[in-house]
Amino acid sequence: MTTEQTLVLVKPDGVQRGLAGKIISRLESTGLKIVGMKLMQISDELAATHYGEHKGKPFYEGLVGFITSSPVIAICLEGPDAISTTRKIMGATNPADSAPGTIRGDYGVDMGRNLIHGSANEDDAVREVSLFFSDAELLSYKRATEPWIVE
Ligand code: IDP
Ligand code: MG
Repeated sequence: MTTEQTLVLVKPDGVQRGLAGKIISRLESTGLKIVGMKLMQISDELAATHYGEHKGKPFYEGLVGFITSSPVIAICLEGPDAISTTRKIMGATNPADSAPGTIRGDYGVDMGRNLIHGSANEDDAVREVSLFFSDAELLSYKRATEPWIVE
C-alpha cells in the first residue's frame, strides 16, 4: 500500500441535487483523509486543462459546458491506495454499468451526469491535485483514529 493523494470533484449535478453530503460521506467512511476541500466555480481555462485528454472527442464540448455550469466541490483525499479506492467507490464511468453500492450506480442514470470525478492514475492525481489546490490549501494533520484505520 502506498500513501497517495487523489483529486475528487463533486460535479455540478451532485451539488445541485443536494447529494454532496452523501457522496463525501461515502468517501470519508473509507478512512481516507480529507486534506483539502472547497466549493468553487470551474473556469473555462481550468476545465480545458483538466479535461485536456478528451479534447476533440464528441462529448468534449458538453463536458466542459457542464463542469463549468455551476459550482463543484473539489476535494483532495489522502491515504493508502487513495486513487484506486476512490475509483472503486465511484463506480464505472457510465452509471448504467456501475455496480449497485457505488456512487454512480446508486445516484446516476446518464454518462453525462455521473456526479463525481476521481483521478484515474498516479500521474493524473499529482497533476490534478496541483491544478485545483495550492500548497497552502493542502493541510497536513493527524487524526486520533488513524491507528484504527491503518495497521
Ligand atoms: P471518468 O470520469 O470515469 O474518469 P473519462 O473517460 O475520463 O471517465 O471521461 C470524463 C468524463 O467525461 C466522464 O466522467 C463523463 O462525465 C464524460 N464522458 C465520458 N464519455 C462520455 C460519453 O460518451 N458521453 C458523455 N459524456 C462522457
Ligand atoms: Mg477520467
